[in-house]
Amino acid sequence: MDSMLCRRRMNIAMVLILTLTWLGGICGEFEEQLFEVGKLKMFVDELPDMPRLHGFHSVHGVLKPISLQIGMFYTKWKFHRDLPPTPVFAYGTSRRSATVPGPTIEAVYGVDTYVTWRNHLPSSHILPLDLTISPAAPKYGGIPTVVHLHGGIHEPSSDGNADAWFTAGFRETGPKWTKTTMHYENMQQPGNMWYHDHAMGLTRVNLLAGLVGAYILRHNTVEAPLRLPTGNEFDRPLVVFDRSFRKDGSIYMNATGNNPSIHPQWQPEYFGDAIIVNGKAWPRLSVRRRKYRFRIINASNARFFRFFFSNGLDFVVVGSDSAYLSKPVTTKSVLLSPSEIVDVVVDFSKSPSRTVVLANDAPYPYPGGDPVNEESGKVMKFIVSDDYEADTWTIPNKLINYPPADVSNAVLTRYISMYEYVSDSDEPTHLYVNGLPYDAPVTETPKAGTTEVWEVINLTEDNHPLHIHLGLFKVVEQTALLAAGLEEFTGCMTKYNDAVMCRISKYARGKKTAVTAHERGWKNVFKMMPGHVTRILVRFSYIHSNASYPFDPTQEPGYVYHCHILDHEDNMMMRPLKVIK
Ligand SMILES: *[C@@H]1O[C@H](CO)[C@@H](O)[C@H](O)[C@H]1NC(C)=O
Ligand SMILES: *[C@@H]1O[C@H](CO)[C@@H](O)[C@H](O)[C@H]1NC(C)=O
Ligand SMILES: *[C@@H]1O[C@H](CO)[C@@H](O)[C@H](O)[C@H]1NC(C)=O
Ligand SMILES: CC(=O)N[C@H]1CO[C@H](CO)[C@@H](O)[C@@H]1O
Ligand SMILES: [Cu+2]
Repeated sequence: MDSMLCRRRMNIAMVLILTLTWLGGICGEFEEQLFEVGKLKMFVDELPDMPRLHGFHSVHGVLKPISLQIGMFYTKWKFHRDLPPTPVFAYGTSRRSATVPGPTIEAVYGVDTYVTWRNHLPSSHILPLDLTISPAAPKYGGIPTVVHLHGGIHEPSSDGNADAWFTAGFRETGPKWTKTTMHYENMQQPGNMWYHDHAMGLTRVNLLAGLVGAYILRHNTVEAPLRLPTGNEFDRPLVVFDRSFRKDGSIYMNATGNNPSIHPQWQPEYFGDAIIVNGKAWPRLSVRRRKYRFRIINASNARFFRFFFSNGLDFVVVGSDSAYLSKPVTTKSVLLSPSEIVDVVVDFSKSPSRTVVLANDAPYPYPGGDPVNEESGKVMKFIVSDDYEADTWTIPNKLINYPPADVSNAVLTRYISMYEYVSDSDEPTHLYVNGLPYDAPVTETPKAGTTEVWEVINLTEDNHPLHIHLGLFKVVEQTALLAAGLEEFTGCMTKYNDAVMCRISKYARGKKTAVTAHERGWKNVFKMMPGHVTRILVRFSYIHSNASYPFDPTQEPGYVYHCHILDHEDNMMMRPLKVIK
């Protein structure tokens, strides 16, 4: 049975909600048609630089916004020289120019970006769906999409709320949809963001299909004096994710859930065998003997990466997520959870060898899972020129110092707990934050302009990257829950979800794990260690000034916070966040 047929049958099956046993049987044969990625030759494709789209133009020397039109198209993409073209969903200004990842959007401080995101997708998905996790369900068919600018500080109606989805031609829109053109103010600190789909219950499949792209916000006045590597050759986003393929080149996602009688398709974590950078599996880049800046975005659904260079070359970390650090941190390895961003300078003039492999040794799931193999342990290769040359870029001693913030600034403390629920066979069925599904009434209502302490209690066995929309946060400390009494505490929490009543202070007294130096700046995603309480300081205002937001953050539909393992987010590890006056 060929893949299209299997998939088509599967969609029909989903619609009819036929039993999974039957589905498993039908597609089982087909699952064996996996492409063995070990057969792909590594480092043969050149690393692409995605098309750059500027959200502004110069009128008599003054920068003015241009309204961008970016479509989502069904097209084919070559992930590797020797892999057949893969059907994908891709962002671009036209079907022909659409890429995976999508174009890099360039924005400048103080100049608004306007984007009309247009859905040109066909009526059925290229990946299996699961109707039991309540995905956005248009009455008239089509694929619901909505774009979130991750790390952006902007109005709620432009935040890409999961229920603000729309189908092709805006034929049908979700309950929280309000308008066609998104408005990003760009009044925040300079740094790295990324845009991606955020439709209810479909985020993992829409991203897997290719709907991701980088967004860079520059602020020349504060960045130029740093003299970091600049220009498209030396300053490049690297969008990293993992995918598996079938022999026909199509993206493989297991169509059988881990608890098929409960969720026909949903699995707690997607892992692919091939590591893709800027749309190519294990690409290569020829570099000059000088400094380069790489803005590395982890766009995996669930894979963590711990990057290091095969020849011991250093990373000089200058920023994490969407903000600069106060000073550079030199390190041999960086651990990125899904959707985290690390901004690094690599000085190839110090390379002791002609070629260097960017490698990964994070187990998956992280931290307790399987070790990486020959394939997932490699990311890309750099071929370093023999010629030494003068380098005009620097690594300054100081970067950008934002005013300090500490726990004494916080107006209140909230406890946020993460739960995973399992079936009789001990397989995860769904995950909740605070024991509540997404559609339960809002419980987190921070006041605009304030700072809060969030004590995040991870009561599961996995590391969950927590992402907060609008707010930026600093990680204060990570404290292990004492093993003695943990069962009692977990039992109490599962029943009442009340950390104070369950006497968190009695249990949160274990070993403290230091926050790594390059993760002490402002972040928008952080890894919540299992069995730990992570204290974060969340700021609901800009980090570089006390100015109030230039939009009304209290509008509908509000914001959200969630786990950024997309498979968890889709199965309810997300909660509303409503800012109040
Ligand atoms: C797909 O998932 C099912 C259920 O977890 C599992 O039994 C099966 O082996 C998986 N198939 C592949 C090819 O990994
Ligand atoms: C990317 O993010 C995923 C999901 O959060 C995580 O599992 C993976 O380790 C991260 N990879 C890298 C390279 O940071
Ligand atoms: C905001 O105001 C407080 C108190 O006046 C000051 O300490 C802090 O540095 C200011 N923060 C910023 C980001 O300017
Ligand atoms: C890996 C790990 O430490 N997991 C722990 C996470 O937290 C729960 C509840 O606190 C423990 O039961 C797990 O052992
Ligand atoms: Cu999670």
